[in-house]
Amino acid sequence: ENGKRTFVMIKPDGVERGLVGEIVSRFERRGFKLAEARMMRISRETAEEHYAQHKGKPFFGELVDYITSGPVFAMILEGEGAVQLARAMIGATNPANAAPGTIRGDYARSVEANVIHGSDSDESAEREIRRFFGPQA
Ligand code: DAT
Ligand code: MG
Repeated sequence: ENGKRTFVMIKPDGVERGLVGEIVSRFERRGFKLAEARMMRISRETAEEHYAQHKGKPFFGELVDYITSGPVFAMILEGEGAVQLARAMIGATNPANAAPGTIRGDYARSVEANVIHGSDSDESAEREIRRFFGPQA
């Protein structure tokens, strides 16, 4: 069953701006199955773990502040090639480089507040699903 699901999370700016419905609709229309979804607050500990690869970078502190600043909308999306397809729909990290038609290209206003997270490999998808939805998910 490798490569059939991914973890996607609408970040606090996306939730605050009321973009949850539009973003979920995009994934549904593209053929993803919304397997699980939940609004949640992330603890600093979980945020630091989630972004561990960026520890030590100048933006790390602000990244953790931002992702813990309000509720996020976390999802498990199922579909063929889920990780890669969701990343393609999400677009480039920096909205200045994100193509129109991608989620960040259409909605993101800055690299810091770029609306949405998507797992970058099958391994990180499984790790992130466990982190945010627990070991049974
Ligand atoms: P992505 O979210 O596209 O996987 P990433 O894993 O490289 O990108 O970085 C995680 C998040 O960290 C990203 O969504 C926004 C923030 N970030 C990355 N590079 C940054 C930078 N140069 N300045 C500020 N924030 C940055
Ligand atoms: Mg990443």
